[in-house]
Amino acid sequence: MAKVTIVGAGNVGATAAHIIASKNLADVVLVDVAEGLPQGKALDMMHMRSVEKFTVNVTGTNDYEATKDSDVVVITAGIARKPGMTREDLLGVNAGIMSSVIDAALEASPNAVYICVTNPLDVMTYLAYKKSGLPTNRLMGMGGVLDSSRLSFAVCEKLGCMPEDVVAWALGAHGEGMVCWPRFTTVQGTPITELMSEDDVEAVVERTVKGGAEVVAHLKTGSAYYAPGASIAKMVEAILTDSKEVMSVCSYIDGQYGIDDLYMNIPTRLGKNGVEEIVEFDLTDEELAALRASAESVRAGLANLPE
Ligand code: PYR
Repeated sequence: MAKVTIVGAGNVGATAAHIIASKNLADVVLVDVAEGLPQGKALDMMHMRSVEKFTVNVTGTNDYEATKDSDVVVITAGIARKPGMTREDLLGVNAGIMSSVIDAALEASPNAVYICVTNPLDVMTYLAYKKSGLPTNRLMGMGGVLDSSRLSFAVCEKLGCMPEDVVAWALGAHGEGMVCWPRFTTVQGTPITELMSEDDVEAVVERTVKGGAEVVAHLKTGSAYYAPGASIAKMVEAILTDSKEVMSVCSYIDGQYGIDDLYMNIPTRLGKNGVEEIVEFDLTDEELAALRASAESVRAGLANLPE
């Protein structure tokens, strides 16, 4: 049985653990510094096994020893934003957490594929890359699957269509600089640019970019976790089943789309080796310029990383 470690037993980590277990994808180890939190949530999930009919084990621990030799490690540790905050406001605190977590996780699981989730996502993933020295195929971030799912939702709301008929692409920064590709966002194969007015496309994109903040404004005490948890599980499934599916993943960009040395959401083929390929769409000059501007917004965040 495959083994997945989830670092951080907060709402995002625990939701991802629940979905991975429910799909019987892998044994899950939840690790957290808070004593009792991962143990309690893991036991609660085990109490659910006979109801949901899964057979994998979920365990909780404060010790990385139990995470040893994981196939996939997901890092969700860090603080979440509150109303009025951007993801970038979390940088100072979360950079310290990410630095210590990546060292400990890597010592226990040197051969795993790593998925960073901690915000600000693109900057934290780059930090993990620099700290860990991991090959870029084995280190990625989760942001684009979530953003694309929010775009799909906004399209369904606007057109009254079904999620299974929608292919949606949200890319670039997992933050205010996010970009959507309406020309490649389709309902039963037809681009949304042919199904709604320019104003409606703009509204749908706006709803996507602000989707995370919309949830934070409702919750007041923290940020989204159901959709982030499901998005993590989707990526883990693609890796463990070697599905070779292409999705929006925060991957290392090394010249593709004319962008260099940066982690940002980009169409990525996932499989057993982690990132199998960065897929280059045929973009117009305008789309390319928007993606590069998004890259610059990530680069501005990198400049704020503590030495
Ligand atoms: C989001 O909801 O978009 C987060 O980044 C947690």
